[in-house]
This record gives sequence, structure tokens and C-alpha cells, in this order.
Amino acid sequence: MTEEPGTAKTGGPARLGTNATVAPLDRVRVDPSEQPLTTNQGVRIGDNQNTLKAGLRGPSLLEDFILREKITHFDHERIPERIVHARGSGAHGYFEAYDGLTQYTRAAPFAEKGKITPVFVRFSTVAGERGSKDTARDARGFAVKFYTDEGNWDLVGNNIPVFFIQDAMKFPDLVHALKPEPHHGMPQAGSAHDTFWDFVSLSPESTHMLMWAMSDRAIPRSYRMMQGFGVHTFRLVNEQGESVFCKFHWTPLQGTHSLVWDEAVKIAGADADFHRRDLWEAIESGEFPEWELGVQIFTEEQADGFSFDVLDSTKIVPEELVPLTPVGRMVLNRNPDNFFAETEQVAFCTAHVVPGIDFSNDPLLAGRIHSYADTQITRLGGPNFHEIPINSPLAPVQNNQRDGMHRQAVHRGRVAYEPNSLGGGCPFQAGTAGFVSFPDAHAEDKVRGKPEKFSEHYAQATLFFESQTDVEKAHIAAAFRFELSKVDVRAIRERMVSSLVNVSRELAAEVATGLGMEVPDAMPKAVTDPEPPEITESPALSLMARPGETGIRTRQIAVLVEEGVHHASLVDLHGALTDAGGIVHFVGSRVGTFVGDSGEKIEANKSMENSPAVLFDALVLPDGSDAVQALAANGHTMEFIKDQFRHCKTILALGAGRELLEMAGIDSAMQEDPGILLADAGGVTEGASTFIDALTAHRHFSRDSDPPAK
Ligand code: HDE
Repeated sequence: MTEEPGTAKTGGPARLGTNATVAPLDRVRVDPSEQPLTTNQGVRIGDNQNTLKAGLRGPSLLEDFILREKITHFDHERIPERIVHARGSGAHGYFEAYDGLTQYTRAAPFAEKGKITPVFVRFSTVAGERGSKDTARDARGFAVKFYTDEGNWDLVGNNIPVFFIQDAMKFPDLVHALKPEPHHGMPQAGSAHDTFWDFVSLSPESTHMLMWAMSDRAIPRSYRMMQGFGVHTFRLVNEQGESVFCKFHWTPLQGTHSLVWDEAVKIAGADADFHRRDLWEAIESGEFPEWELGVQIFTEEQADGFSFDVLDSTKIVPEELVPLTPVGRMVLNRNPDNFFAETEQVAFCTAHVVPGIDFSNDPLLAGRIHSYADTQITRLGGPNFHEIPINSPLAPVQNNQRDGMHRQAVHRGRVAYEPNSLGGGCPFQAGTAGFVSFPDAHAEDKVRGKPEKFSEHYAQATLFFESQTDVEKAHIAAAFRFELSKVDVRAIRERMVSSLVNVSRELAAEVATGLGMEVPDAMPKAVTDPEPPEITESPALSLMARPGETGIRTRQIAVLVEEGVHHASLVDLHGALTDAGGIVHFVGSRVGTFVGDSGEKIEANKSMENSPAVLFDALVLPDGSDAVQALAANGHTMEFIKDQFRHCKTILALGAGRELLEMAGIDSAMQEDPGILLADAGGVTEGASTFIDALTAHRHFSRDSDPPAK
């Protein structure tokens, strides 16, 4: 079976499971194997070590075009980073339609069952600069470029289904408040500072998004383990020109899993590239991450009846009102060849839609339709960024746009205008075969303002909070406490807590206690008698609702080793965990070879110094009395165990390894915890299977406490 499409531009069809963009990119791939070094003009370079000089100790010569070309190019290597979403990681893959969706849309990716469309996806943080840490508390970008055979469609979403503001007019204000404060350039990649909370506490429309941003969704375990959302209401338009409203949802097969805050902070120091590395390694090892695309389809008449406005991006459409219809799956199966050429230069744009997909009148979306193409002109150096290989569509491009910086296409003929007779009228208008905007009728006065339902800011913030499990609620309260404790101006803290009173008195009280203040009066609301919400709880809003289907696959498991470790039990355990798809690392006091109790060698690929506990999902403490003694004498071991324990991870102690648990203060009461397991060296097979079950649960939050017990 082969992948579509194969056009004159794309060349031959690609194999299924590879990306059709591989073929067209071949024309720009550079492979230096067995090639001589040359200048950019193709002149072979004889000496890449020394500048041309007048005598060995003499002055360098201006005529050294080889040096000058090399240095000049180097001087201009950097391009401006994205104003938001500067730090990101990308991957290639494909989208496969489960079935035709032609009843609702003529969009090419949904044309028929099994249709394959190549994609490039970029995940990102929002606030941090290009070199910032991956595990900051932040929304994550989830941008998908579909190379459809009717042109590129970019679904530029986030891992949170709502946004801070309702109108594009406020975006520069929001971003200026969020980014490092302008006088001293701090803090990097963080919202825990005065200007951010000043802005959002004065903008009650931000409250719903704040609930999501303070939840564990803002510290995902992996890019592979988060949902994606188109956020805005879009339109689907079918062949007959009929339209319905639509919300897009990506649901990870890997389940939705997150870090805990203390862990996220420590990972930032241990591995700032934590999410980038996780995505890269999973794809390199053939563990291709997968998401299901679901759509919520509803009519304009249905939307009119909702208690909220579907043009307001601070609102979701609860799944209880409009269920998700699964329409296809996306698999990421190839890492980029070159980070800069692909991940950095990819240019997403909400204006990139194809026939069958159209916009709603969401005023936030309207601003985005302008902003993305505009920002690329500075970032990528001119209006021809669509010709950069990662951005160029598979569908042929033909128009009368000409010239500009970095033009690649060599247009033939004398005609660059329309109408023309000299070019036979070509390229010709496609009429109804082309993109036709949905004729959304409007006859109203020009006005700057908002529809009435936009003024209700709290009902869905409350819905979100009340739909969380107790652990998630506690984490939300702790996140507000942490962030607001970093705000110096007391009046801002108070204003924010007074706004939270409108969401949940319980939450406001919790946060107030954490900040050592009284619960203030509720902030006055813009609307005092809003339409009652349709529902007060939505289980789908809890992260726990999606445990995933991939078990312990790609879970990182640390097995501590030392001289004299019980070798046979580790070999058995390694086999059982690897068979289940877990990734086992032998972690020593140093890297290198250790000798086990029966003389066999064990190779430690990591050390407790270079890879602390936060980088692993689970821990195994080995058997072997010499090894246990040596581990007990190493302060790193206790830290390792305590962090694994504090972050509610699964710990298995083999034989004498249980002494280490006791030393770490994890006493017998705690050993009733479903995530603390003991096994005799003889019972490793059984121990491994209990361990796998416990690790599948991801965390054991029954152990969670605030402040932490250990
Ligand atoms: Fe963006 N946003 N945004 N945004 N956004 C950018 O475009 C903007 C918004 C999102 O991996 C910029 O190419 C405005 C919502 C992602 O390359 C810029 C408004 C959502 C990415 C821009 C919003 C997003 C961006 C910066 C309010 C979730 C990264 C560089 C009207 C649905 C894409 C660039 C990538 C990037 C503007 C709000 C998601 C400046 C004006 C809502 C995932 O054009």
C-alpha cells in the first residue's frame, strides 16, 4: 500500500508509515559523506585550520575569501526567535482518516476511509525563550501542519482548550505581562511574577484559563501525554456549501499524564530538554506517539441555545452537551533531520485553511489570522517563507506573486498578471473547485464591544474546578499559592484571591491560608444573574479520565546498582520490564562496570549524580548485602528514594533492598501503599508483574500530602 498524494511536485509515492514529505525534501537534503569540504560557491577548501597571512607571524590578509565567507555566514546564523512559543520540538508523521466525513466537510484529509495526509507537528512552551527549560508551568503549543493534496491546513492549537483573553486586541498586553519584566528581564519562562498576576487579576475573563494553567496540565509528563485542542470554534463546510460549527480535540493514546510541581522544578535543573529528549527518544526507538482526532460538531441553532457564547475562546463546549466524534488518528513516526531547517523554520498560520474548513467569528481567531503570516515576515526574512522546504505545500503552487527576498521559484514566461491573454489566461481561477468562504450573513452596525454572554467569567472556571479529583484540586490550590507567593505587591495577591472566591470558596480559602491572609470579599461580577450553566460537573475535564492504552511502554525505570549487587534477580527483572516496553536504566554511584555477587558484570549507563530520581518514572532497589551497604553509605541514594516517594512513584525493593526503604524512613505503614512493593530475590517474576501493574497507574496519589511527608 502506498501513501497519497503523488503529484508532479512531490514525485513518487512514499511508503506507508513514512512521510510523503520525505520525497520532496530530498532535493534539499545535504549529506557530506565522502565529500570534500567546499565554500558556498563549491570551491574545494584545502586548509580549514589557518587564516591566510603575510608570513607565519604576519598580518591576516583581506583577500582570504575562505575565512571571510565562513565568518560572515556564522555572524548571521541566528534568526529572531518566535515572540511567543519560542521553545519547541517537532516531528513528522501522518494523519489517517477513520472514515469519510463528507457529510460535513469537503476537506481533503477527511475525504475517505483510510486517507493518509502527511503532517509536521511542533509542540512548544509559550513564555520561555528558545533556550529555556521544558518543564516550566505553562500552556503547551500543539501545532499541526497537514500537507493536504488541496494545500496546507494548519491547526495551531494548545494543550488547554481555552485561552486567557476573548479579543485579539488584548494579546500584546497579555504577552507583555507574561514575559520577563522589561526593566530587569526576569523571570525566565515563568508566570510567577507581579506583572502577569496584575494583568490577569484585572481581567476576570482569564479566570477559566487560569484554572487550567494552575492545574497539572501545565506541567505534562511528556508532549506525548497531553491533549491538544483547536480552542476556537471553526466551521466545517461540505460540497453543497452547508456548514456546521466544529471544535477539534486531539486525545493521546499514551493517556494524559503530568508531573508534580516539585518534580518539574527539579527536572528543570537536571535536564532542561526533558520533553524534547522524551519525544526524540520515543520516535528514535520506534515507539511512535499517537493521538485520536475527535470533533464536536454542532449547528448554529444549537449554539444559540447554550448558556455561553461559542465565539468566546474562554469557554469550552462541554462534552456532555456535544459529544466527541472520533474521525482519525495521527502518528508521529520520524524525527526531523535538522532542527533549524525544520523545527525552527516551520511557519504555522491559522490563516492556512483548505476548502472544507472555515473560520467562525471568534474575535481572537480573527487577530490570529492576521498575526501568524505577519510575524513570519520578520522571523523568516521576507514574504517567501512558504518556499522554505518544511513550509512548502505538496499541492502545486501557481500564482502571479513575484520576487521578494530569497525567492526560490524560477517563474517562466512574461506574464505575471491576470487577466491576461498572453499566458492563455493562466493560472486560471478555480471557481467553486477552489476555496469559497462560507457566506455568513451579517448586517449590523460597526461597533467595538462584546456580546452579552462574553461577560460571564466564572461558571466554567467553577465547572473545571468541581470536575477535578481531590488530588487535582489540591494541586491547583498549591499552584495558586506558589505563584501568588512570588508576587510582591500584596494588593495583587488580594485581588486575585477575591476573584477566586467567585470560582470556589473552598479554593479561595485554601489559597488565602497558604498566603497567610484572610479570605477577601468576592470581586464584583460583571453579570450578576447569568444564565444558569447546563452542567455542574464534567468528568472528562479531569486528567485522570484518560489513563491511556500503552501501559508502561517508554516508562523510564531506574535500577540502582553497586558492587556486589544480586545479579540474577536484576537480569530477570530487566527481561520482564523490557518485554512490557519499559526502559530500564542501571544507575550506579558512577557510570561504568560493576561486578555482581556472582562475578558477572553489570554496566551502569547512568549515575545518581548525572541522572537524579526526577528523571525516572519508577525505582528498583536491588538485593545483595554488599551493594545495599554501599548504597546506604551514599547520600544520593536517600535523596533518590525520597524524591521517588514524594513524587508518588512506584518503588520495588528486592530482598535486602528493603533496608534502604527503611533507612529512608518509609516505614511499615507506608509499605501498605500500592506503589511500594517488596519481592524476594526468588519471587522476581511475580514482583515484576505487580510492579508493572503499579507502574501502569503512573502515580500513587494516596501518598500525596501538602506539605510532603518526606
Ligand atoms: Fe499564537 N502566536 N497567538 N495562539 N500560537 C504565535 O506565531 C497570536 C493563540 C499558538 O509551533 C506566533 O509563528 C495572537 C491561541 C501556537 O510555531 C504569533 C493570538 C493559541 C504557536 C502568535 C494568539 C495559540 C503560536 C508567534 C491572539 C491556541 C506556536 C510565532 C489573538 C489555540 C506555533 C508564530 C509554532 C505562535 C499570535 C493566541 C497557539 C505572534 C495574535 C488562542 C501553538 O503570530
